Amino acid sequence: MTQANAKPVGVLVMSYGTPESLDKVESYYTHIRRGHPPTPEQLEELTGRYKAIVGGVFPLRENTDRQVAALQRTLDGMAGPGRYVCYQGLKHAPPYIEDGVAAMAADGVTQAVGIVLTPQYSSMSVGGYIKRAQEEADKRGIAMSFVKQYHLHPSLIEALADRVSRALDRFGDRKDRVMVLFSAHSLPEKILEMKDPYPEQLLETSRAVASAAGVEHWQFTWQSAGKTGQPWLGPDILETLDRLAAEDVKDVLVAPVGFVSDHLEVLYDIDLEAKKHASGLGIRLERIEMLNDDPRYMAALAESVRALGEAAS
Ligand code: FEC
Repeated sequence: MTQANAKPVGVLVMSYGTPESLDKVESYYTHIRRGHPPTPEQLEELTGRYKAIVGGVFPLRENTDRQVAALQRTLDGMAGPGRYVCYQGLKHAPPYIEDGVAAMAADGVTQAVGIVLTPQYSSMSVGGYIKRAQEEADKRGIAMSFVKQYHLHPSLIEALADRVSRALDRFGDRKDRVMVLFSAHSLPEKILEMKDPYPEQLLETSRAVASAAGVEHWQFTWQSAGKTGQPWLGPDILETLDRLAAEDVKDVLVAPVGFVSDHLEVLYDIDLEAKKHASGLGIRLERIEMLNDDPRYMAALAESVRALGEAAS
């Protein structure tokens, strides 16, 4: 089939979302909490974290815009201009996932692929994005398929391994003693009963990156657990640092492989909170650069989209 005459395939690029400005933090937080507004103390605490991060108040918004534009360029380069058209759909902020699907429908898209910018699947994260997109697509008569995970895509592993190698060089002749800590957002422990693939996929990504970068000393740890009454997956990065200090580890490199962008959970939870904790324990803590719009990450996304897009058309 020649692709020149084929109808464009819509690509719904889904990401977490961030408030548009400080006065939108409350509505954003309320959305995350499924309609339950935060207490004034919870709101103040979260607003304080946004004010504290370096690199702009809400870097995630600009980064997501850049990632979507870079994916569009990559798809144009691979499949020819106009074959795929990207739309943005966010989980907790406008344009919401439903808005992205509505925009595709308004443009006459009848066939689409959905992809979430985070590479590992969990029913509580990626599964939730897909459910909302699928429901809206069904209402609007769009045939949609979804990339569920791409956590072992060779280009993704290469991009991450390259970042780990470059960051290790910052430790100079102490490089071989560095403990590499792969990390990701914790989730409530109940996902284990559901046999959710998230923990295993994160370990698979970590193992592949460690192997590609020739790293021998590495561990996986969780971060950014919610402050709810229920237990979350651990150990948390701060506990891991305590244990490493007790084992006399002095150099740590954090590789947050469950995240793909500079945002609050990296710029605050790792760069400010974990770094300060490590410093109090006499540990030097560095972090790898985030993927943002890295061309190899974009290639992993584009190839995953095309594998479904070409099969469907
Ligand atoms: O920079 C930004 O503005 C947004 C950064 C951000 C990212 C992110 C990614 C993930 N989250 C995941 C799960 C949960 C669960 C809850 C939860 C709560 C929050 C809160 C903020 C927040 N998350 Fe997030 N997350 C980001 C930000 N997240 C802010 C609310 C305050 C707090 O707890 O810190 C708990 C919800 C509840 O109360 O029921 C669960 C997962 C990811 C990674 C996958 C993805 O990107 O979708 C999983 C980025």
